[in-house]
Amino acid sequence: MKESLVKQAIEVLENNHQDGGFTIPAQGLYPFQWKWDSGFIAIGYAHYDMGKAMQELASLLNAQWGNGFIPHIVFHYDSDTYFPGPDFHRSQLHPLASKKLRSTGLVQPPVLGFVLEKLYEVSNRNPTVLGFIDDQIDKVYENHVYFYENRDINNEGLVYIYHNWESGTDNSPMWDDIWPTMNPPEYEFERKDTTHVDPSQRPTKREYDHYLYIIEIAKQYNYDDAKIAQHSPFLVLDPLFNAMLLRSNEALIKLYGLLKRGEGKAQYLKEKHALGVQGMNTKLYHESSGAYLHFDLRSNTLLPYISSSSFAPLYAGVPSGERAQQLIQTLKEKFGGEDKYLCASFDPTHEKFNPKKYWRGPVWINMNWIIYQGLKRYGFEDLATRVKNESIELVAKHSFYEYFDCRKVNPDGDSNAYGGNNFSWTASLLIDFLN
Ligand code: 9YW
Repeated sequence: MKESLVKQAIEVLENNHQDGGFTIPAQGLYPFQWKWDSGFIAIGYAHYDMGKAMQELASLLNAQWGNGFIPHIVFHYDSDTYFPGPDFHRSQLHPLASKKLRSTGLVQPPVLGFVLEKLYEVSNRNPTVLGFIDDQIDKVYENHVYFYENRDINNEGLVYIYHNWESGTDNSPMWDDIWPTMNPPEYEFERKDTTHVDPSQRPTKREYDHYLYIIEIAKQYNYDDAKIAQHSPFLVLDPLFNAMLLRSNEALIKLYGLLKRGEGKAQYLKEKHALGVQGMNTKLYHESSGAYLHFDLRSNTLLPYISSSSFAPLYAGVPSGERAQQLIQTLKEKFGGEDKYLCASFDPTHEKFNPKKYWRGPVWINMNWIIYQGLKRYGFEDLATRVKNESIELVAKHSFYEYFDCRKVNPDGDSNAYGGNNFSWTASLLIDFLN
């Protein structure tokens, strides 16, 4: 089974690979290069074609802006199968935006630091890979500096996101409390995602109105960070996003050590890192939920919802041993019943849980990979093995879908696998799980 799954996974990646040296997440549905997808995709390539892995990252970093910003989508070419495209986002409004490549003016979770580290590990410390890291690492460092200098408005080592698309968890119920604080117009536009995927598995039109509205505000200020921090109706400290930044800090510090250079840079990261770990534990941890939560900087409160993002800080070594135990309790009690696959993207015991709808409940393989790494880090071997085996089982049973139903018995008797098929990060992370 293992060989045939890996073979199929490779086929998915090869079919989604583009001539420009990057990989799309899924044909039709997502026809461009997405930031955190590319990071996860590079991990899969690393196991069988290191050249492609390095090219994937280089093509993304080639779209970096003059201020260190790395965009969430790079529009290497036009495509009419996705909305909103480059003509809506208009990254060129920002004076330091890439002149070579059009993109969005949004970011996505900062995974590139730990992806570089992973490539080196998978390569068995190959000097060519270290040479590649030497060429690229400063760009990733500049990206972290961008975050700390522009998005840490309280100087607490925690950086904000100004849009739900920046979180990577687009329509999570988390944001439901924020939408009523704005009243966007009813925009007229043609959705494309709902022509590729059953609309009941995607966000609603009204949710999209909100998504577009926040970007319209950012565009009004030419994507100026300080203005966005002042005016965006959406401003959140996300535990997943910040955990990825912290885990990537660790990787960059380690890699600079291996390269025997960049001491000042490593020192800068160490200071921000210590502050960030402390910030996560004081500001984002909610004792009675036994979980890290999202902090809404507009209402100055924690958003009272537990999601798969709540467990990401394990991967960055953020919780103390005792706190990690509490997190595991929460994971087991709320997400880990015998009747469920780990790990639902949203609290299955909550009334807002929806097992079929995108980030409102289904299992995502990238989140399982992050949680798996975190469980391993703290020595929760049994639970880690369970997450890994269930990820493999879901794909083996249903193929390389974008997201999966966490219910072992689905009362509706439908497919249990949703969104796009032949989805790149499902394939690439499966290759990593099987290695
Ligand atoms: C969209 C590409 C992206 C992921 C996001 C996921 C989805 C795109 O697909 O967003 O148009 O809504 O939520 O995490 O990077 O796979």
